[in-house]
Amino acid sequence: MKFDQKAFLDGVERVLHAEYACDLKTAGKFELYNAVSRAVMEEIFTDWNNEKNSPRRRCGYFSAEFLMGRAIYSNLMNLGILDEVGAALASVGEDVKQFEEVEDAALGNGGLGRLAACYLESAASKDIALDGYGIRYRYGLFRQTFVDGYQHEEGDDWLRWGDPWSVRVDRDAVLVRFADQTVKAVPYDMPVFGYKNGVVNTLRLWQSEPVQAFDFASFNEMKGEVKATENFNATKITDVLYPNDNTMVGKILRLRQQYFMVSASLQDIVRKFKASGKSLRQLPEKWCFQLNDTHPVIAIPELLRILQTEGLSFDEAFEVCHACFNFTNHTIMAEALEKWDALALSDLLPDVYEQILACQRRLEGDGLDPNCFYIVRDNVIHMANLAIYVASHVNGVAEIHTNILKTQTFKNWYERFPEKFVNITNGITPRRWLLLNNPALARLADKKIGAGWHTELSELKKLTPYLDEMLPEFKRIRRENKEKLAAYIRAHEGVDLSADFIFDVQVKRLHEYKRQMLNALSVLYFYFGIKDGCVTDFPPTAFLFGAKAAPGYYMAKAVIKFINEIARLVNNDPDVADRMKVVFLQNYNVSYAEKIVCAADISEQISLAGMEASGTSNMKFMLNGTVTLGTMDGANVEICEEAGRENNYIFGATVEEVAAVKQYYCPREQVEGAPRLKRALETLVDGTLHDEQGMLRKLYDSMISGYEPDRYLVLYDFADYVRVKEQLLREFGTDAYYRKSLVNMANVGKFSADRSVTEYAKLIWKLK
Ligand code: 26Q
Repeated sequence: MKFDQKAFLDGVERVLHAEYACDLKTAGKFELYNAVSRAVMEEIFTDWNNEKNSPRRRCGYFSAEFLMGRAIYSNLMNLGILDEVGAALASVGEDVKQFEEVEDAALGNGGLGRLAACYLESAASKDIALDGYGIRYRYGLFRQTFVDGYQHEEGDDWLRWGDPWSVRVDRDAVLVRFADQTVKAVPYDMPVFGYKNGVVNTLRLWQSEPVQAFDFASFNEMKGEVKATENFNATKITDVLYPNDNTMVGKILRLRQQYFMVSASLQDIVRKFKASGKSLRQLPEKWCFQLNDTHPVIAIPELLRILQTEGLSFDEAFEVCHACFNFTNHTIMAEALEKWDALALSDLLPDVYEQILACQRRLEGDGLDPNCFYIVRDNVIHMANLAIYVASHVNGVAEIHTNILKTQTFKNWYERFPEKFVNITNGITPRRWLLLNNPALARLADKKIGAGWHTELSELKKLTPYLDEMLPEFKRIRRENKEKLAAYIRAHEGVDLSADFIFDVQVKRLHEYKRQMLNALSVLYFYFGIKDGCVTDFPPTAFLFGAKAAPGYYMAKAVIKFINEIARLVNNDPDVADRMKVVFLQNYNVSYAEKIVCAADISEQISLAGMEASGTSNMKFMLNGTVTLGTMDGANVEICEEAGRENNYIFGATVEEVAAVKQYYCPREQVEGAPRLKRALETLVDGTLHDEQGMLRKLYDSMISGYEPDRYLVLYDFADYVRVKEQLLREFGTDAYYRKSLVNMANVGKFSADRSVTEYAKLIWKLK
């Protein structure tokens, strides 16, 4: 975008006058943020409108989550005016950095939602016609604080800062009908800017509202209360994001959300398509849809329903759906694969249920073994099976994950429909995750090899001949980033950290399979080693954790309490003050992640092999030149293929070993011959740590007794983990260590979301 400082400031001033009755001299942060954003929105109208009206074929990315983070800096960067806007604001005595206080749009839980956000950015940057469709939650993912070491949740009022990057499109509102209520769906469109290429795609988020606003006539007839309740129920649908990650909760409101979003999106798309005068049989010529996990899969029977009301036969409608829909799976865990009670669904959406039954009947007509192939069975609807049966393509999100889908999770389906299954390894956008968050390192790369890597990440490979000469500068940049993070942590967590310490980082959702427990136990193991005097040369290390636990996930919350108690023990012990610190960062989110991934010395990716479909934070650390301490799981496997296993720190049971070990596993045996591990584990119950609510005792029980103790083999992998971790801590600071770090950065190309969306566009969407 071309930029004229005077015109820009005039634009800002106009918005200030019209919207806030103030000017540049009197505007506060809120007004300035909104006016700057709106002034930009005014400029991009034409490009956006061109794309919206473009005749080319498009893909709709249907997702219950879009974890967009903070929009302003990444938007200005992609428009190529970040520095210019900074200078313009400076010329009137304002600092562009003040917008760092603006709340993230946290309309997602974790990996799956952030992936959707990266894909939108990359698609726009690659000029791929991809639009997002989702829900405009009034409250995003909860804000997390700790009180006495326990997680507390507060509502996330992200609209407090206004929403200047969205426009409400009342003229596109549609009605969504449930058996017991009809609500209005109003779209809010957010522009998605390609990186310096003039492309503007759209993220369309739907908000639920009452069909009629408050009705005074009925209020006067004393029916006001009834109306008010109806209004309340209508807005409730999009009130709040369900804070679960990788666990399913069968809440009917969640089903309402899912149907609301896909019904509104499909009605909108069908209405516009019909306006073009074509037959709906030709819908696939204009549209295809990517279903982001099972959450939007109810789109399939909804489109079947709509097409039949428009005069297509079931078979014709089925063909259209088959041609339009594709399905991505993000997890193999049974508890995350969505299933709905058939009675509940048929009560809420009888016509949609009919279509699901029709699919089940069609499947039965195929003459397959009903024990292996079913959509509805024992009054349960299996959304993943519905998606696989109808969709043209089903994809996993890393090689190992797709192989597990083919050989285990969906084995039967793969054998019957092998042509449907493909792998598309996840990726991240290098704009937000290097250019924006680590400008010093980005500039160093630019200096060596030019700026081509901004849009073709594999060009970072060209750094290879320069790695040695880059070392001093790389070390200096890492140190500066660590100092900045330490200052932020001092201000926000009240803990003093020295940038001389190794920053060992594990940030991701809290889940037992991700094994924050393994990391926590190793911290205690080292701590007692130092206290006993059996460890004398422990390098100063800060163990940093960041994670939100689903509010209803007891064991995850217990792990948070455990780590916070370890932090209290360690940080208050003068004997180890110069050796270790432990910090659980509060309210880990996208903006925090941007500060963290450029300042980490160690990236902990330690899930039990076979459990983490891909992981994407592993890629963010790699892009910023951080070595992985991890298992052979998810995309870690491909990270090792790209950067060399010898340049990372790999430990633990492989998928094959996990299967074998689980046959006879006894966690007690793991502890018996390992006194230091035993001592670490027993802090859960021996009074070393505060356990006011008995949470830690339950955590202990889950590791050692009860049903399927230590389900994720923490104790089994412990010895190997500590062995490799000690080796890494010893190597830290050497040129060999920094070289490995840079080799990772140079070989990160594959993990660009640009590569991922290009593969989707070619193999699945058949765009361009
Ligand atoms: C389902 C039903 C009801 C309520 C909530 C849910 C639900 C919500 C979110 C189930 C799962 C999720 C999120 C899953 C997720 O984030 N998976 C991650 O996806 C990433 C992107 O592909 C992968 O990198 C991670 O490995 C995977 O865990």
